Amino acid sequence: MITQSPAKEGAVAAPKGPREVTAELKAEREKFYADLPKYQLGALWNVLDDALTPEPRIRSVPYLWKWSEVRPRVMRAGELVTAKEAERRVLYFLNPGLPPEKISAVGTLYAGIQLILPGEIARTHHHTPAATRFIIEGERAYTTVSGERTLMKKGDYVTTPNWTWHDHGNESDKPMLWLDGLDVPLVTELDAVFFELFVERTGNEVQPVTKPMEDASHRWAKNLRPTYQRHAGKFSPILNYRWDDCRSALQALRDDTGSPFDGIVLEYINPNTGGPSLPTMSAYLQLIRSSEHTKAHRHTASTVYHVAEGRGYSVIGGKRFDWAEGDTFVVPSWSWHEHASDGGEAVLFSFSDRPVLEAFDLIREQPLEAGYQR
Ligand code: 1HN
Repeated sequence: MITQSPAKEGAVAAPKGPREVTAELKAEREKFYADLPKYQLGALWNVLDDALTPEPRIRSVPYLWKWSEVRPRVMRAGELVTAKEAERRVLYFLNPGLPPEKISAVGTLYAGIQLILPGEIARTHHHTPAATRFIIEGERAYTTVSGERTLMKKGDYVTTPNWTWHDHGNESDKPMLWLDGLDVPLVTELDAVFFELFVERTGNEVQPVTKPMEDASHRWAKNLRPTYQRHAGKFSPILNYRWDDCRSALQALRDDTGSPFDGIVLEYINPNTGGPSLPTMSAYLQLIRSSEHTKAHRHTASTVYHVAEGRGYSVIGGKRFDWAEGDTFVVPSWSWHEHASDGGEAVLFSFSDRPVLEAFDLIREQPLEAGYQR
């Protein structure tokens, strides 16, 4: 029997003092809980500990994909499936800590390796997830974004903002491979995925090229702006951040102290805001100098790293991952990480969901007091 029985239905008085949980009350509660799902209701006090954890409970784990294992499989995919059949021929990275239906390399970030063979095209489409591309191999294949075509070279960083029409093609005689990075898991979680083929809208498989080559670079990437024009998008107007420019900027700053956690690190910025190149993802190029070993820290941004040059290792969550050119590895949110070169110097490309965490005041960072893990 519940002792404080309500005087009438709907008016319940708070019990005075601690209440005794009798076997009878327990049974009443069980009955009550068992009935709630029928009404699509849940009792918060039974799940609160799971919902509000003292620190993030992260399912993504640190992981490294070796280029020597990935490349042959991507090339094999090129023998088995055409770019036309696949729409986009990509092998994507699956974080081993996540269920396979989550197409996530880490946290909110998708990553994969795309292959375009000589003579192939990947027809025009657009979608609300945004894309970053870092060119790994090949030369002179193109991407067209919003009517502007850019010929891509190894080391270039190319952006494809949310809902911009884009397609790729390879008119060279060599395969073209690049790292795709998208915010697909984030946009999916936000229930905001839209996708459309250009052919459905216009009857044409491929969008027309309407702008001159390097138009965006001349217009927005030279510390100048046409006074009669403003760039309206929330993303960087620069389509292709060239490897030679970015690599030589790193080189020029090599004698700086740099960041204790990242060495010499440069962000690819939106020249209109000084902020990230895309509103949901920031991208970086960093130099780990010869014999440099950065200090460990952690932050709530998740990061995908790609080794652009050299070799070395990172200690992530207490575990050592040795890397070499072409490898891709991930650092989940709130995981301690530090980087070291191995003999010579190394260059890492990376992209992260930091802008999202910054926008909502969710970014936290912490240095490891001991400096290094282990
Ligand atoms: C996409 O549209 C591309 O356009 C690459 O090259 C990878 C992964 C998920 C969803 C869309 C591309 C993608 C993608």
